[in-house]
Amino acid sequence: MSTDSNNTDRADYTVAVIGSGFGGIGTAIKLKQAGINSFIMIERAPEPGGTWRDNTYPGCACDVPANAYSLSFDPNPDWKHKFAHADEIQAYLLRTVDKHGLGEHLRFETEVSSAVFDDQRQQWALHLDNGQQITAQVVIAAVGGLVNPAPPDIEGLADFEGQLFHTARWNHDYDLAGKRVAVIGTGASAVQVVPAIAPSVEHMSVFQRTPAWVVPKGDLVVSETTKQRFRRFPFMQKAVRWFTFCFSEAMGPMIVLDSPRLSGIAERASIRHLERCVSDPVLREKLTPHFQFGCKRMLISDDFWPCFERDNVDLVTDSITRITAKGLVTRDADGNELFHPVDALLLATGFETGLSSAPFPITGRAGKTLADTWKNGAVAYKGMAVSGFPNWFTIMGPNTGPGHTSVLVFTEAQIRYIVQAVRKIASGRARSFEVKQQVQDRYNERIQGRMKYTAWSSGCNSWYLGEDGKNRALFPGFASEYYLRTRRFKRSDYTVR
Ligand code: N01
Repeated sequence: MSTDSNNTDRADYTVAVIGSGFGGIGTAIKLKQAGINSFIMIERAPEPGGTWRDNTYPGCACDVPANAYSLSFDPNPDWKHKFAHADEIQAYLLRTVDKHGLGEHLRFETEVSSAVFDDQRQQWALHLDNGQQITAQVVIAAVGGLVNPAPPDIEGLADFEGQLFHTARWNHDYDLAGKRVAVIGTGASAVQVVPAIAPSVEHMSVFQRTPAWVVPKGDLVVSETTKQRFRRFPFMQKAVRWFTFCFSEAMGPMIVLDSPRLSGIAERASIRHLERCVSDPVLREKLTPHFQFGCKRMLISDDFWPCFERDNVDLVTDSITRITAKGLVTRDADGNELFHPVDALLLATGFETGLSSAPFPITGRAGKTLADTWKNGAVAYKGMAVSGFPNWFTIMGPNTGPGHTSVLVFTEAQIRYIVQAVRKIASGRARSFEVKQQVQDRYNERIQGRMKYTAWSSGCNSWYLGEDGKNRALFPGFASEYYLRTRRFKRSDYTVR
């Protein structure tokens, strides 16, 4: 275990980073660049990558252009597609880990089972699943927001005797070719996996509960000439990234604001896309959403809707009443039941949310637990710091998701902010920072106050909303606003010890 020379006496590390997806890797690079080498990265899987290690389903790709969905401080001129495929992104992350020498900091197949703040020493003790304990002055939880699959709450799911798996836990040993397949869900994962497997399966039934707005993707294979230009003139790739960001910000109000006039523009574009993709009016009607554009996550695909005109693909809109050993049972509006026999049942039903930023017991100052603090919903200052939990920072915490642009704009803003705090601690200018309760409360009152003006509050059901109907997932504004609000770590917002 290493310790920075100007670090305080007792902690094993200045920083413990939990997780090694985009957030953890980006944080580690920036810590190194700031001269902070006393850090450990704890990763429960055998490999870094987070989302892009776990999601390997056929067709998996990012629906944000690759030039914007990559680290600004580690551009990749070699993206093969405008929208990078999951394996390309994972390869990029593995290369980034090597390039920045993060391997020596990474401890794989190690899970944090609990974290306790030591008031006296102003440092954290992390208990690991292998029985060890490490201490760190600062903990940066980069555990991701959409990690653990959420199976649907449908009677009989456990009784199914065929192949059953979630998109985020794809079973590559099972060959879907020639099989009767059911897919539950029509969200961002489903729109990618359904067209990818449709040509090989014998038959596929896609069970749709709520039709979603889909817009054209316009993917491209990046030419060798473009890659060479990006290599020779990196400013060109920066310019493309900047343009992509500005474009998404300009589109933001159409997606984020509760303005039927603005969302109507996007809705009409999506309907035109539907008309181009599907010729059958009955099918089109079943696929037409009836909520305001932007309320649920916008989907981006050219090949999802056309899939339903294939002979071997059915769209099922009747609700699933139960699952049996051999298939699914649906009931139509007249109460008639229909049995759908299948060999494989694929769950594209999304992820657990809520306390996902705190996936193990976390005890802060004076015995306060994060589970208790967040029992009515996760709340943090700028999504990163929680009162009662000094020196605990979260990447992609509450209200830091975007509805319209690359999540990495938010991730990088958080990294920059948190590293400022870590530098002060590593240099001995402070032992700990704890955000003041009133600062955190004021911030969140403003955030929640603005939610009523967003499309997310316009009346649909989505994973953005908690059980109490509050949106603690997304940031109700421009990404540039978040970026500017987090550019400076203000000591006065914190109790400094
Ligand atoms: O999950 P989802 P996802 N019976 O929650 C349906 C990110 N992501 O894995 O709409 C029947 O969006 C549910 O129906 P309904 C992205 O942030 C990013 O697709 O609730 N259906 C819905 O259709 C995204 O938002 C990329 O009525 C049931 C679907 O399952 C997040 O991950 C790619 C059901 C779940 O959709 C999650 O996306 C993929 C039930 N009991 C994902 N329960 C990028 O490209 C659920 N459903 C960056």
